[in-house]
Amino acid sequence: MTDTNNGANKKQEQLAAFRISHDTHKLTTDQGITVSDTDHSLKAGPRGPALLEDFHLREKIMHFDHERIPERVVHARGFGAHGYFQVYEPMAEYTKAGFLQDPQQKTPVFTRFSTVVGSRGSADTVRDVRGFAVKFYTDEGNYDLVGNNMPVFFIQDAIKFPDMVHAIKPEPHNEIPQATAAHDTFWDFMVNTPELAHMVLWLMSDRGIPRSFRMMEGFGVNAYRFINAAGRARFVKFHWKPLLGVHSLVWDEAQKLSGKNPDYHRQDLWDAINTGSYPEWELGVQLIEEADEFKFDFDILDATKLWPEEIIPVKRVGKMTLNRNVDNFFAETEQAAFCPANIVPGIDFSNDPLLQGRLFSYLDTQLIRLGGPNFHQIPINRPVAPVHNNHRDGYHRMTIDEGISTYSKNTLQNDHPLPDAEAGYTHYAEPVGGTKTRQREERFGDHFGQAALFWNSMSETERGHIVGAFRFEVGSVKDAAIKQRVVDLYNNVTSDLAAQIAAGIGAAPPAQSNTSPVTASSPALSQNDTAKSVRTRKVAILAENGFNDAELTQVMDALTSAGACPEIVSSKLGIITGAGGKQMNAGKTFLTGPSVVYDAVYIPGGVKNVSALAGQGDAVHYINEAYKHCKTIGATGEAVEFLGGCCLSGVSVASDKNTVNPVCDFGVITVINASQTDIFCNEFISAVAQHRHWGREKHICTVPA
Ligand code: HDD
Repeated sequence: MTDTNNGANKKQEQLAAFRISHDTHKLTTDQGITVSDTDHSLKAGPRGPALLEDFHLREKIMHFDHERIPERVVHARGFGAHGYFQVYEPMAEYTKAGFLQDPQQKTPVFTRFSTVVGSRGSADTVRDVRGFAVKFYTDEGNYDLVGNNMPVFFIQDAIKFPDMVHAIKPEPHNEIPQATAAHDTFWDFMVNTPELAHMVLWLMSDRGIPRSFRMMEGFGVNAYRFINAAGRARFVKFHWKPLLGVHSLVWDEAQKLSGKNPDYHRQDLWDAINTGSYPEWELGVQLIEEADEFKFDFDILDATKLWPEEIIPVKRVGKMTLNRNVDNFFAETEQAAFCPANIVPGIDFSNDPLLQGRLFSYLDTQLIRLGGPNFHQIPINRPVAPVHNNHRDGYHRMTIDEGISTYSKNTLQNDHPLPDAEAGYTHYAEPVGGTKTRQREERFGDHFGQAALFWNSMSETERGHIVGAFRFEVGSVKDAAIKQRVVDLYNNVTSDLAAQIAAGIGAAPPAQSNTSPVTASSPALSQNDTAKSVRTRKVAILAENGFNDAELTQVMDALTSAGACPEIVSSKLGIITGAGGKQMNAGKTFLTGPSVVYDAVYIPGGVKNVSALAGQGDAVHYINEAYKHCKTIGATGEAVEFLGGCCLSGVSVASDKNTVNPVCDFGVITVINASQTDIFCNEFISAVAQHRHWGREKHICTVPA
């Protein structure tokens, strides 16, 4: 048994050796010479000229000039955190991977989430696939599970990846638009490459605009193999299931967030970890016996297909906890180099043609991004397992490798370092054969069946969001023929969807109605029945001077003890005073704490408070915006009447002064009678936990039929 903490700390101890604090030190040059003045260059007289011998000036500017490295060609914008992984029970029956055997062992991990398309400075909440890359620093070497938040991929063969990325990135002539698929080249590529149909449906779904990295599923996407000690292999797909459930923003909110807080997702993760609300995901595996490789009506090696969970159940085998933010973004997150080819004994590849291309690409890209072959020696990339080989030299070699032999076999060092035929990694001895060809397997040919499965599995609300997304994205395309072809392509999935897209983008409805032969649905694909929790939900409390002391305090305390994060938002920053003299700190204003950064809004009573809020357009807009985004809204006492005056369409806000029990309508919770505040708190908290109240959308009518 490994000591519980040691396992998790191994990586931190290694990183600690490289950490350097500058807090209490004198300023020096890179050569360690103490600097006397860093504000004035050395000049011949106060008006110059500047002197070339000023080594501090030259070094300072030289270093600055070279501070940028190429951003990742995809997944450039990302955010990472440290944590650990623990398996629930030994997995020896399926795999000999050491880190999947001992429930006591904590394996250190570094996880980086990302968007795909946008450049490094782009916004977090764009509609995009999210990367979900985990580096396990196992005792047997680094294992990287480089996945996404969607279980399928755009294309089937890695050779199409440069085409796909060129098409979705900003257009080459003017570099417009940034971080979005909503432009001609992407949809042109799409209609010419029907294998994208399934993944694009995922992208248009709510999965494309997650509420938080902490509320996303992760998927390894490609098929891998588990190999046990006896050499028996099974196909495996990996899943990450977030304990907070899978939740999304609404599109209007996501767009506004891109401006109001482009760092929304990274801030959310950073804050959650800093406040001790460590995000957790369970690792799930789907297993298929080698003998069953051809048993399914899809090819299990096709990355545009998922393995339906209802047919191949997900076994939850362990848990990842992220519990430590980085000390330095560049040194850790930016320099992290993931690679699906980093695997450990007990895990192997499949012949998935997308995966095979990836195995080359990730190693290769680091050469340009990190400037040479020694990037594995950068602290964040170093394994905790010892490294001994004959690699030497190259840019920025960090280790001082002793000895005179740098080759194998040798006699001068007793033939060390020595391969180990027993413990060393052995590739699964899969029999292969075939004629060289550029063909694609015939069973990869069905591009629409699983797209229909996905559509069938969506709730009415989710379908509405998908249609709205298509109307935005394809509606942004200038070329009318491409728009029409999108409609015609999706008619292969279902005319229901195709007709609704057409109606919003000025295209003709499909010429012929089509119903997919796939009538099955997979409830696991919908976010409808996901886990729901109030924990870490951000609640804005709108208040001005004269608030009802008891109501505000009681609601705030109840939210805090339920694990939510209430914050007072007011017209000005600083202390506000309640009708009974209670002083509270308004940490945000309507400007600095807009409704889009919160999950819910609460307004306490108090005559003066309510009349001050009612007199401010900003406060009324705040409530209406939160309402439009289907967020829980609560009011107590006099604030109920104010809420009634905000004209929230479709909701009856109780204004009857005799109303005793809380009224709950589409997530709008009100109680006038102060003695019922405790019941209000329960209702409000369970409504916040629901995430959103989609029933409202019928009244807000974002997607006209
Ligand atoms: Fe990739 C980065 C995920 C297909 C080539 N990819 C990258 C990252 C993630 C993924 C999460 C960011 C890692 C990080 O945080 O640093 N990629 C995927 C998934 C795929 C996929 C789930 C399909 C199953 N990728 C894919 C293909 C190719 C690449 C087919 C090339 C043939 N991906 C790359 C890359 C990147 C990368 C160019 C850019 C930066 C990097 O690798 O380190 O090599």
